Amino acid sequence: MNNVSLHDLAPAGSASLQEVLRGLLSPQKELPCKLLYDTIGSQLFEQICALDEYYPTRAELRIMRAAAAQMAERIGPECLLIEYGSGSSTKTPLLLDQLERPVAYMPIDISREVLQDSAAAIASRYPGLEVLPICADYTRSVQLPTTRAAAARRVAYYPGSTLGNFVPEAARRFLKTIGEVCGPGGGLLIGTDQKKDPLMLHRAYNDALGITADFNLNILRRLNRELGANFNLDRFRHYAFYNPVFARVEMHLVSLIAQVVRVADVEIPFARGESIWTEASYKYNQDEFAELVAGAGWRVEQMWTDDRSLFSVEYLVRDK
Ligand code: AVI
Repeated sequence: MNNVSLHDLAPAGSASLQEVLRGLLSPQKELPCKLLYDTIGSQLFEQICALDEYYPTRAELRIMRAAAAQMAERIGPECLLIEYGSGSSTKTPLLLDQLERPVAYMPIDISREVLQDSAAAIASRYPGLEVLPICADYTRSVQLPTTRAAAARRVAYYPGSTLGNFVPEAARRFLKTIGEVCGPGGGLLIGTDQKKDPLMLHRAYNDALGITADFNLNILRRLNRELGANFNLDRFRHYAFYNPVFARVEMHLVSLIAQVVRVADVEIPFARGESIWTEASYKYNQDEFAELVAGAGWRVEQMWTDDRSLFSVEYLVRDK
């Protein structure tokens, strides 16, 4: 396997007790969705992406296959490509194949093993490309390593509609952070899930094989392992629905009975039917998205969509 050295900026890689307790002691119990992505969770997410019901991955891949050459033209030669939440980097080669002499590729992800494997795969596929993987919680400010050659511009790649997992105000803040990293003249290629028939959304987050349910419940398994919690997974059920008022899919874990769960030494009481909110997945139409990014200093330069307008990929620029 090709050896790429990892820039390790992730604290200990485990769930923070303080953050978890704060969430579980709130009136609406909640857990940060980044906790869904331990090694098992990342593998389950890959399985979700292959499901018939989970349309975003295929729609985005179709867009990338059809328009990557145009995207590369927008980006221009000799860019530094920074991928946020790169995971298994499946869509990246579609872009790298078209880019003109990219200077370096920096995938950033919290899931160390997945990052290492995917960075090694990219490095062996593109032997002339400098690959600098960074293991970090990318929502915090990340100090980028220096590249061997200077880049003409910094371009961030954020596929998969992961921005939708932030509430709009946090999404705006994160877009600003990316803007600071890329600097004036920088670019951002980003995937966005469009508003659509709620039934289609419902199926996408309630698949028949129960992989999404397992992905959601795995967060409790993680708390048991990493924080000595004693959640009984048979006493919670995956519950996901589209909330049209906020245009978001909400994923919850509902307690099937009244029970008390221990996390470290703290007792957390659950009423029957009470839920832990584990993820929000916001959907945007084009105007709403343009307004969101404008609030963070970005301008939509070009937008590509699939033939059913399920998903879109936007190229955003920060004017000098
Ligand atoms: C990573 N993110 C964009 C996915 C989504 O659709 O919000 C995570 C996911 N949750 C359930 N299924 C997929």
